[in-house]
Amino acid sequence: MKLAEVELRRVRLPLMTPFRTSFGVQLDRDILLVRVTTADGVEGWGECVAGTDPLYSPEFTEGAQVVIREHLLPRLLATPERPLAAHRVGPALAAVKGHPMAKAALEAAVLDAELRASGVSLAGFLGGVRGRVAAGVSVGIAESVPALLDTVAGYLDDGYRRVKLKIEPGWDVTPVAAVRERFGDQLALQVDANAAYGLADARQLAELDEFGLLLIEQPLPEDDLRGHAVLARQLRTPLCLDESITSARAAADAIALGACQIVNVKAGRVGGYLEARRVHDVCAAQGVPVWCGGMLETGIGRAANLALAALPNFTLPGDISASDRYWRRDLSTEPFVLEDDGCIRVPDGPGLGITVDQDWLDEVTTAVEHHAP
Ligand code: SMG
Ligand code: MG
Repeated sequence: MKLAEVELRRVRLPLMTPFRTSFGVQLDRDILLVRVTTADGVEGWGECVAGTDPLYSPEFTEGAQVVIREHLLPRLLATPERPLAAHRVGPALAAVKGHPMAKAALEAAVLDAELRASGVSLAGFLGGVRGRVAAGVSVGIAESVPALLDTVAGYLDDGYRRVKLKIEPGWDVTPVAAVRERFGDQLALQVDANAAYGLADARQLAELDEFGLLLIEQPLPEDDLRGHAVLARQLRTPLCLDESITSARAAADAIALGACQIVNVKAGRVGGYLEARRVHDVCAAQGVPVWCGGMLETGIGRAANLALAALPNFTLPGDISASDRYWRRDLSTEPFVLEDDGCIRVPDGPGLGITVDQDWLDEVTTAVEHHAP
């Protein structure tokens, strides 16, 4: 595959409702999209999941754009291996330390173009085994418990199969207890702290044990694997890691240390869908279930996440919700919808299997730049 052009495009999309986590409130997304066009005129798309500010991880949208422009693209466009193949992208960029979200967006765009050119779906390429994926929903920290219960009730009416509550010190046992009491023991329920606790909070977190949660996600800081291992021994609820799992090796280490019993897989966090598949494989080999995390993606990123979630060891519902949980109008021409049983269809067309809504994209674009080899 020969690249003819790479487009970096910034898009601003307001969220349907503000999303509050332990690290901040998000009202909209400032998204960096990568579009590659091959010499044969085939397009490929990648969505960078970095946030506006470096609060979830060190990456942020503006920084990712600079890194791609100044450091990644020059390396990619100079690779001696021609034609360029998606599996060469990671190695070509490996000399640049960090910036997994920027790297992932670039690799995703090349992979999409490659698969579209060969008529293979991303799910088929990755080794997906299911055509539909159970949808979960991530619910932000609310103003009050009644407001939270209303929000959860709305999502359960929509048909979501699993609910994740964002928690932080001061917003944990009370909201979890209220959701359990109102919606019953059958509700598949889990929580995510985004690293807001310390090991000294072990007793507080252990109070969550009585609510039969599927898991507690990333209670401690990203680099505290030992702390998670110590905490895991004090809890009955399984621990799941998100921010800490930055590669397949990190996943293997975390499992070996007993720092988690479940893994959240996000391609952006680990540098791309190929590394995400390796995370899946490492976990599968260790009998550790995984699920697909979300970064408030548009239909472009979500199409890829659905393909990833089709792999066999994605046995828990992911943070993959329908388009209308995030956007008034998504960037794909066909919105992702919940089917009657709370599942979302995995696209089966070539590459991402979606069509980008160019009119809408142009309307919400704030900046565009083009690069050629
Ligand atoms: O995409 O539905 C989604 C959001 C899922 O909660 C979600 N993601 O830590 O797992 C996480 C958060 C990170 C993004 S918060 C802006
Ligand atoms: Mg998380």
